[in-house]
Amino acid sequence: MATRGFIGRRTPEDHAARTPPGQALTTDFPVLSAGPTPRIKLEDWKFTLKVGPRPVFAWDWKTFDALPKTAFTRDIHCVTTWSKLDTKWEGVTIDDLLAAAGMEAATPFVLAHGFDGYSTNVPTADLAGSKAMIATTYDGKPLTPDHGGPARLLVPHLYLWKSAKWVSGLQFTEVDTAGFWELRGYHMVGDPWREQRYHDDP
Ligand SMILES: Nc1nc2c(c(=O)[nH]1)N[C@H]1C(S)=C(S)[C@@H](COP(=O)(O)O)O[C@H]1N2
Ligand SMILES: [Mo]
Repeated sequence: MATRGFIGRRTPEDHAARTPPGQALTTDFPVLSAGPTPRIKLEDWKFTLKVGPRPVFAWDWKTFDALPKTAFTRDIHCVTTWSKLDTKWEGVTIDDLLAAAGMEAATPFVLAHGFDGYSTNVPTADLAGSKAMIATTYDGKPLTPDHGGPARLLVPHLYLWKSAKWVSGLQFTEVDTAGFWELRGYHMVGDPWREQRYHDDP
């Protein structure tokens, strides 16, 4: 029985066990964006942490890229019903980011912002404990613009709309504040295992 678990990782049963309700596995990597892909030059890139309206810390690309990086291999799940197993990323965990800023999570909620004007809310608890990162590579290569490069938020255990591409900053908010899709009826948390797709889902 000792080898079963190892072999089991590649069986159809294992794939089924890793596929949340209402999802189907895909091996390609679809691109989903609400608008055109912004092209952000590294010299213009800036990432800002805010508490409410107040900027508290910012990095340019050079200082951000010098932060400690962590590798993630994670399954991802899009609310449009595709899931993709074992995706490989590298980036700065939110824990390491806050440590570098010398701050602790300031409020229970975060609103993530993108250079394209996109926003999405995430409970602060879902960003802590090495569960989320600002990703800068995918599959060993710099993140391509269509998937959010130079850097995107990655919260792999929530539906992928929470993973803001072209991320420009994180804003701590006292009140859970709906972002782009949440204002259009999507869930405030978005846990795929609980099938939290739309606002009124449990
Ligand atoms: N800034 C920004 N981030 C975004 C989006 C967007 O339109 N703008 N789309 C979201 C949605 S709905 C999904 S499903 C994922 C898709 O990520 P992908 O294009 O890398 O598959 O990005 C999310 N992050
Ligand atoms: Mo999406």
